[in-house]
Amino acid sequence: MSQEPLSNLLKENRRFAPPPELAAAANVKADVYDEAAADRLGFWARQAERLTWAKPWEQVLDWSNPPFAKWFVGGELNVAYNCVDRHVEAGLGDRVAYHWEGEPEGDTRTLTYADLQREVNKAANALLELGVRKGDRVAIYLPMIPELPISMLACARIGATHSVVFGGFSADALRTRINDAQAKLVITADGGYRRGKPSALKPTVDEAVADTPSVERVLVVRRTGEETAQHERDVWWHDVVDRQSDRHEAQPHDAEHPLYILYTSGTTGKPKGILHTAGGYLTQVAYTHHAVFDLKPETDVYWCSADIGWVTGHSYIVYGPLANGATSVMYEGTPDTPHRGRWWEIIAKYKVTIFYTAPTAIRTFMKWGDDIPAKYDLSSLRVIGSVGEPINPEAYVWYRHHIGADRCPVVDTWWQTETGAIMISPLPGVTEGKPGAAMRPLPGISADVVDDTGASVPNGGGGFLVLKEPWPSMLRTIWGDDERYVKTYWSRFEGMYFAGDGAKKDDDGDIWLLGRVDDVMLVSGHNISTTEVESALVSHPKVAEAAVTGATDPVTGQAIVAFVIPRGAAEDEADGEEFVKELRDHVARTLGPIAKPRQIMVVPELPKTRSGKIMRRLLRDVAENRSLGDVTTLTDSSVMDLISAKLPTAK
Ligand code: 6R9
Repeated sequence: MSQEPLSNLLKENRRFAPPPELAAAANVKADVYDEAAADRLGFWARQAERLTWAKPWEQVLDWSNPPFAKWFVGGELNVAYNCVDRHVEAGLGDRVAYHWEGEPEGDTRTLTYADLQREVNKAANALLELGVRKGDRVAIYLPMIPELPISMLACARIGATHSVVFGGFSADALRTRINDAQAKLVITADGGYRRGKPSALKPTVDEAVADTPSVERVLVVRRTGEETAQHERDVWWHDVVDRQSDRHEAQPHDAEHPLYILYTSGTTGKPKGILHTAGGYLTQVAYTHHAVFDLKPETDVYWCSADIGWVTGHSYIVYGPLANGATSVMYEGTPDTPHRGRWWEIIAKYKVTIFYTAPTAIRTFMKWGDDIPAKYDLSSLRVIGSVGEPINPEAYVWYRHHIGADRCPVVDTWWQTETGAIMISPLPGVTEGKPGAAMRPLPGISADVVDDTGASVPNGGGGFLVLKEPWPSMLRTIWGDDERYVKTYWSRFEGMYFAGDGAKKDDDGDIWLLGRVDDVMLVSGHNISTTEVESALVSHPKVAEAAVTGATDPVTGQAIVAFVIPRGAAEDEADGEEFVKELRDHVARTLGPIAKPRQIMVVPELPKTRSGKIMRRLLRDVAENRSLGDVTTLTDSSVMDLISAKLPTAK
């Protein structure tokens, strides 16, 4: 079998240096890499000083019982105090914490840090009145409204552990997560707005809690005003929270106190409750938000378009930005409501300077057409980021040009729910960016690419991404299942964290992510990454999005099957055989004949999770003409019908 990554065939020579003024004034300069390498724990200890500790730690890291880490041992702090109160005490109470933009136009709310302090205190007092105590779990199932970060911070304040569940998840998914965490309280809303309409949430909660013995109360925010069933356990937010005192004395909690559980679905097995704890997590999200986005809290307006139900929202809408005293935008709805320029309108309206989104969104905007962002004034932007999937070089270049005006550095940030914070990323004032590369581990992080045996691959080689040293915001375990924690992450390679992603090092030693290793295809003995074939397809001017999967093939073992969405103007001609041939030839030219897809299907949509990741597993089911596996985490399960209808082979 060939060990040589096909990737070497894909040459990407474009380079983008940081703008000189940004580099000169950057929060983090090139010397930090050496500084952190010389004394890693000392480096993280200095980053922890960004926070206000009620009691100093005695030891930076206790790694005496690997892979169970303790950071900032003996230290005590209150996460909500760090995110809110201390800014008010520093005289910044009037600074805006959130410019909240509801989906219905004109429905906005501004929360200063002083407002946020009052709201969090009231919510904390309400949780106490409802019987929630330190150590209890609270499930939060809310749309993107201010009560969502307020609820998270109220939990953090009193030491309750929150478990936020995506507003798009089903009653089944919600029930499983509530039961796994044994949540005492559920916080929800009657509904939220999506695609111009109220979308109910409360009926899903009612269905879920019919079978969750641990739940004592359901706290309900009135958002849409639509009628909902009332049960004895239900209480309205406006009845209970509004009448509380807006004062609450925050108590310090241990650095290792459980801050939150967030479930990741994975492809198989029951969802894993990823556990994050207070001190190390807040240290790394605050540092990375400062370093990767070059945040200047006095002048920047920052917007991360993720949903808070995803880890990106936890770390980079709530905890990182608030710990740094940032001013953020928070948007409730979808990018095309009421029109496809909504996001750019929001950037122009609030003069957003730092924008953080996902490749799936970028590719969608490419498909909708360049003329849409061109209508808006995006000149306030200075740093733009990407997260969630490998960003294809073409999407990177489009993003840099059409959104970043060829001026803004693009930071492609690799990390996971499990890592808690960004791990591999360019630094906007330091790194000469390469389209498609996440580049280097951040200061204080040791990541590497290893082969089958765990040996580090030389530059130019490919293999598995691993993390070789513990990091402050690492998951501490899988909730209630230490054994699964060890087995899933720490058993593939001795003494290393296995991320589950394929990666390569280029000739400069920079890291390129190649997608989940489960998705790697084996064609005639060659390992071929889905990401590279997808990037080759997207580099064709008529392709907006592509997803690739390996289907069993009698001759080659696996064969490449591609699903493509044509770009704007190309849609009409896209059905013809000619188009498909053109694309197959294009892939053969860019990557080599071995990577030429056996089949290319032109489809209107791709199946994605709510966090925007393509579900290749489902496409494999289609390509192999099997009935579909679990579709419950799909944004829109009718997409699979649309795709199946297009296929000659699938029923
Ligand atoms: C933050 C988040 C984690 C998986 C991860 C990888 C993929 C995320 C990426 C990326 C390439 C990037 N991923 N960022 N792949 N380049 N910049 O997405 O967390 O939902 O847990 O997903 O996402 O495959 O392993 P999570």
